[in-house]
Amino acid sequence: MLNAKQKGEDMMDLNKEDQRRLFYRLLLCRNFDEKMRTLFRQARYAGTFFSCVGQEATTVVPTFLARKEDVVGPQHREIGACFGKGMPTKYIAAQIYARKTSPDKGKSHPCHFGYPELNIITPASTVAAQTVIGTGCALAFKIRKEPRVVLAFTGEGGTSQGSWHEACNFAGVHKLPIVFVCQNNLWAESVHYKFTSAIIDYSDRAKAYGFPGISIDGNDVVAVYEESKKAIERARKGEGPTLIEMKTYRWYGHSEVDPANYRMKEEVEEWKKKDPLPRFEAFLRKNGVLDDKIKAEIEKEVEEEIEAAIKFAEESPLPAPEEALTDVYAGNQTMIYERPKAEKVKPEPIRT
Ligand SMILES: Cc1ncc(C[n+]2csc(CCOP(=O)(O)OP(=O)(O)O)c2C)c(N)n1
Ligand SMILES: [Mg+2]
Repeated sequence: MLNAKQKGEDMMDLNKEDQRRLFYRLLLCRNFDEKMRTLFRQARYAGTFFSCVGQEATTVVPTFLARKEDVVGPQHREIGACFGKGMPTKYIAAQIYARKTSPDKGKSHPCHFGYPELNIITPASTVAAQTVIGTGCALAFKIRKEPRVVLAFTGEGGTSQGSWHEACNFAGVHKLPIVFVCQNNLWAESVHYKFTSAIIDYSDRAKAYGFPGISIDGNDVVAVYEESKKAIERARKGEGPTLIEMKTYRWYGHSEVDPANYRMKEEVEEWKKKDPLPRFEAFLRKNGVLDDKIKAEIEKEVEEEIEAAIKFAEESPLPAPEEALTDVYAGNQTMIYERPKAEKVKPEPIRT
C-alpha cells in the first residue's frame, strides 16, 4: 500500500483556491458531525446519528471530484459525501432533525441523506443497497451514452453482503462507469473485520469481477484524491469500474447510542494520530496554500454555516401526520429505452 508521498504526487492540478475549498468541506464535515453528536446528547433531535469523525477524507474527497451530473450512493455513515458534493448544510441538518424542509420532507431516517438536485441517492437502511441502485444508474448512463459516473460507497462490512457482489459482478461484466469505494474502518457495528473476511486487503475482491482494485491510506487526503481521480476518469472514458479500499477508522461508536467498549483504547488512540485533517493542513501549509490567517477565516465561515443550518432546522416545522402517505409512490414514470444491440461473442477455446 503506497501513500501519496511515496508516489510523489501532490495535487498540482488543483489550484490554491480549490485546495482551500476542499479543506473547508473537510472541516465543515468534521465540525458539523461533532456538533450533531453534542446536540443528540442534548436531545435536540430524535433518532440517532452515525458519526464519521476520523474518516472524512474517504467521502468528502471523491465526491468533491465528482461532477454535478454524476451520481453518488452513500451508506449510512457517508454524510461526508453530501458535504463533498456540495449539498446545502441546512438540508443536511433538516434531515437529521426530520423536518418538513428536508429533501425527504422529514419522513425517512435521520441518516438517509439524499438530494436529487445533486444526484445523491438516498441511502437505504439495507447496507450495500446503494451499490445495486448505483449499478443500475451506471447501466442507464452506458445505454444512453451519457458521460456520467457513479460513486457507490460501502463500509468493509457491507462488502460481505450478497448484493454488493452482485453489483460488482454485473458492473464488471458490462464495464459500467462506476467506482466502488469501500471504507474499511475495521469494524461493522461491534464485529471486527477479521470475523467477516478472510482477506486483509478488500481490494483483492475486485479480481473476482475482472476490474482493478487498489488499497490506500484513506486518511491521506492526497492519496484519496489521486486514486479517486484516476478511477473516475477511467469510468468516464468507458474503461469500466474500479474498487478502491480506503483504510480508515471511526473515532466513536457505531452510532451515538454505542459506547464502543468492544474496542481497545490503544487502537483508538493510534488511529487518532492518523487524523486526516491535520495531515492535510500540514500539506497545505507546506505548499503555501494555508496560513494562520486563512485558517482562522475558514474556521469562522464553517462555524457560521453550521449555526445557520441548525437554526434553519430548529425553526422548520415537523411534517403533519396527514402527510404521511403523500409522496410514497413516484407515479407512472416508466421510461423505455432502445435496447442496445447484443455484441456477437466468438467463444474462446476452453483452457485445460
Ligand atoms: C443487510 C443489513 N444487515 C444488517 C444491517 C444492520 N447494520 C447497519 S450498519 C451495519 C454495519 C455496517 O458496517 P460497515 O459496512 O463496515 O459500515 P460502517 O458502519 O463501519 O461504516 C449493520 C450490520 C443492515 N442495516 N442491513
Ligand atoms: Mg466498517
